[in-house]
Amino acid sequence: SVLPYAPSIMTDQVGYQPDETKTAVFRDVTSETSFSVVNADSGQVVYTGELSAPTFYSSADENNWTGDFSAVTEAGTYYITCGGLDQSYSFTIGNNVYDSLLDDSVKMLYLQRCGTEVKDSTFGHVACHNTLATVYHTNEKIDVSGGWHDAGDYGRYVVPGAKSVADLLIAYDANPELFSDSIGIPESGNGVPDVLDEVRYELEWMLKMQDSQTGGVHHKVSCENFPGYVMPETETDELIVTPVSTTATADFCASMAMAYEYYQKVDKDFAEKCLNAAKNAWAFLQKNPNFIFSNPSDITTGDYGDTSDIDERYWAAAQMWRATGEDTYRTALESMRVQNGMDWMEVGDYGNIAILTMDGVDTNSDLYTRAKTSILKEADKMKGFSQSNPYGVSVSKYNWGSNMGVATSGMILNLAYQMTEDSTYLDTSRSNLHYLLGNNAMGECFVTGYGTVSPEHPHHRPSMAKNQAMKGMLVGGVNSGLEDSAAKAYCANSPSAKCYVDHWESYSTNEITIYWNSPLTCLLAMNSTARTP
Ligand code: 9MR
Ligand code: ZN
Repeated sequence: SVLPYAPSIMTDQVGYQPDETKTAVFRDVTSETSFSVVNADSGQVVYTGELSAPTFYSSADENNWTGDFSAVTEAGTYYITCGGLDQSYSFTIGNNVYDSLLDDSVKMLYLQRCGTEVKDSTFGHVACHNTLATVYHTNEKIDVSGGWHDAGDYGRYVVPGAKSVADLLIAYDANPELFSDSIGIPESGNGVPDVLDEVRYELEWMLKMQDSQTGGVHHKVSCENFPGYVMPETETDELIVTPVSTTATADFCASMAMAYEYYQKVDKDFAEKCLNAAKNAWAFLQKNPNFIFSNPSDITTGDYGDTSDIDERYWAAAQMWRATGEDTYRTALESMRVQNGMDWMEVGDYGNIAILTMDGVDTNSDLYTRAKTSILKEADKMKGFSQSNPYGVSVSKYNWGSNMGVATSGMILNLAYQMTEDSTYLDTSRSNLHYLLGNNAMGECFVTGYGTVSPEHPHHRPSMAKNQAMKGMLVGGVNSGLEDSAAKAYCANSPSAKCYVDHWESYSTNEITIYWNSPLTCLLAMNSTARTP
């Protein structure tokens, strides 16, 4: 069946760290008032707790009870029972529960590499998309090989690429020791954490997307249309580079400024190259007002269009200020209103994070306080959303890629915790993670290859071509917009929180992208304790 089982007891299917708040959600309860946590190896009941009073969760059209089992802290594998209900799927409690998931969430990006041979027993392939690309409506051919395939398709787009880079560098910064040099990419063992090697692969491609004359950055490269469900090297149509946009240029500027900072210790020349590219992009932005992209009519691949580039410019100014300390950028930043957002369209909070986590920043400055106020206001809103449903997820509306919003909310909440030490923010950051890993109305772990029930038919061309889901990918998740034929067919009568279908054709609920994986990596990094041997 394409529909998942419908468990009556939902938990994070991967697991919990010992000392955190742990909550299971129940439905279909008849007369029970208590639940038990059972050690899966010994069969012993290790904890019995009381169910909460039921609440009606209208978005899922169900009555829910919750059960707190935070008291269970001993490492082990467990499941939960409640009267005659089917037991929950099993899950682990332990210090290292997320380590392999973290590694695979990064390894997936290696498997998305374009323009190079990829080595893998299932998803390996020869170099793809290596021909010169035509600059749209010109005779000019340029080399823009490299980077990661964006998603289930093989387009490469600067805007979402910059977001992924940012999430991953923030992830590394949040918990450097967690990132190993042995996840199994060609650069493993070179003395540099693999996440930095992997991000560099994308950055090197982004550098090729910058116009050397003007400093402007091309919005994207793809063929005219999406290919069939084939492996990447089979897509051999002409590659087209679309015109420069100011959203791509500003996002590029910001991520190159970040790269300058993070690659100083790894490769100083590369770091300098990134800063120069960022400066050239900035110069282009100063000369060119809002220069908004939308697909030319003959190109039907991903659009990543936008109506405003103010938030992108805000992020660029913040990263440039942080990278150089120069007043030009500070002045530019001060002249803009605070911006928000952490998706591909709205990126202002990346600017706020740059300011708030900047070394030696004056915490009494106006720039700092307004960024902090803004982040805390958002965190409070997200906490409010999470309190309005039993799953503790910070969603008010389920749209395309809702799981990305869940992950980035978790990031904002974690940041709020770091600034305030208010543990309710930390709990909510983690409840968003637990939603992604199984504690949701679908009873589904939304990362392929993890948990008991996870997507087996993601809209992802390599997985479709090999008839096997690549591991470590976060799918878009619940989307009540019903924006593809499978979602329309399977979810027409579903309440909003259950509009998800594990079907190859459901690109609006079951696709994967690099920029949905990257905030998952970051959320895991922010919420994990150090690796223990
Ligand atoms: O993630 C994008 C989502 O926010 C939009 O609503 C949707 C429709 O425009 O497009 C999504 O991005 C897709 C991109 O255009 C092409 N590659 C696959 C992306 C994920 O579905
Ligand atoms: Zn490719």
